[in-house]
Amino acid sequence: MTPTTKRDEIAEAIVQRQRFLLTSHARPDGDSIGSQLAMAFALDALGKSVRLVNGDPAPEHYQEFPGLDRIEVAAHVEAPNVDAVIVMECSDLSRTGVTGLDGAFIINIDHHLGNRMYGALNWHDDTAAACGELVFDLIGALGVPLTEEIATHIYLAILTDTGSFHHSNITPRTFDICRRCVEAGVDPATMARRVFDSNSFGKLKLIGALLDDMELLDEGRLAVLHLDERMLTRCGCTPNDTEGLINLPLTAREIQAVVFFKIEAGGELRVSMRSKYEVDVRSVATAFGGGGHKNAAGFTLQAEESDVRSAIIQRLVHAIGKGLKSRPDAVQ
Ligand SMILES: [Mn+2]
Repeated sequence: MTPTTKRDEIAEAIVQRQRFLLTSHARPDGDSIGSQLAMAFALDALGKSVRLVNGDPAPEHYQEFPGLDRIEVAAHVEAPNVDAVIVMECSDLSRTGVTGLDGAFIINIDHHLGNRMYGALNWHDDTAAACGELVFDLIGALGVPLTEEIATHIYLAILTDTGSFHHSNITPRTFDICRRCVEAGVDPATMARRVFDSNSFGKLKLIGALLDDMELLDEGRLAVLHLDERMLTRCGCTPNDTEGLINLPLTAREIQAVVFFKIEAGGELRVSMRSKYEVDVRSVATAFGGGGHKNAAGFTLQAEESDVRSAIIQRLVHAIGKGLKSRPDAVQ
């Protein structure tokens, strides 16, 4: 068969090779974990050898999902000695947080805008709601049956990357894939409980502290969250407990965008942003060297929050004004 699409080309490259290393982005989320493990189980089914390496451990509440114990956490891989490295969810190779992979035959599968096409084979589709949608397609092209394990990880990828079906990236294809996953044995209620109702008491305290500290700007349309080491310690939390907290302010009707300032362990400033409808926070992220999607984006700076804060907020207020102009019914 002559491959006609990027997906088919990648499927063929996989069939021809035997040893694989799979990786995804640093600070993995549900889509990176789900895409990676769905792919790993599919490669197992094809009799391939599979090694999984991530720069950071998965958040605690993903640990019970099948195959999580197979993921090695390492910042460097010395001579990977594989036939291909499949990188999922990364707009450039450095996003993996893993060094030593650049010499390998790289297959790049991603849905983030602005992918740098760094692979020997690149499949980039920014219309996919999750990288898991692409992995689902690829697994189908490889002729691997959708087992419950694979379906669980595909569903996890979609459930989390759509913000539990909140975001504007959802298409009929998203529900088609979810339907197939449910038919394969996934229970949506159990998945939602495992992913979203898994807070520790410490995390609940942290939510309280963060929201208590939240600032509202731009007539209540922009929420500013700030997290430092002191708050984490006081609530008995780790940085992993902060996953998903950025979305909380968006549950208030008036709030159109959120910016979350976090001081990372290395002292860098991590700036994450979320928004509703047409408010484009990716444009703000790219102005500071970052990336992401229209409604979810971020960047990291070697800077003090006080030095960059007003420049970031100014751009966000501009993005909110622009977004509301094209979607004036958004605040209802
Ligand atoms: Mn994703």
